Amino acid sequence: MKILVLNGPNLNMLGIREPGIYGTETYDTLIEKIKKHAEEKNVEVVCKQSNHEGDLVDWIQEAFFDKTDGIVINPGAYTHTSVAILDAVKAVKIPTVEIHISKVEEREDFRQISYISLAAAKTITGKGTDGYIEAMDFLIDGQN
Ligand code: CA2
Repeated sequence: MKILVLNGPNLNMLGIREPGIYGTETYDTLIEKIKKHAEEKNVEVVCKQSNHEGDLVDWIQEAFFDKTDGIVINPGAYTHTSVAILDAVKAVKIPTVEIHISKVEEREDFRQISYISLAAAKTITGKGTDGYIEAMDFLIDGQN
């Protein structure tokens, strides 16, 4: 099984700023944790981060041609604005889990809209970086 983990804008800043909202774990530590979990579960994982919307769209499209089985995505602020990312996820028809480190539903009004939710098989919020592991398990365990 092959899983693609995508992180959007500013998530490379994890652990560097705003620890009160996003915790103290760095992006590199998050990726190590994801890779360790993938090894334990015997799945292939590819992790990518970009501050650019088009990169995320390109990688979602490539996942289709690479025969990726599942996508875990934290689109960052593009969650609340990007029809392009929504359309890409809809187009590839790969089971996709949306994850947010913070509890977005308890934050500002502008964070209450998620375009990608319309195509996501599951949305996980407010569980910190453990949410990425839960998202992987959801894809691995057959989307219960
Ligand atoms: O809670 C999440 O995971 C978010 O997707 C994070 C996005 C935010 O725009 C969404 O509304 C919710 C922002 C990511 C920014 O990450 C930072 C991490 C550390 C320091 C500064 C920004």
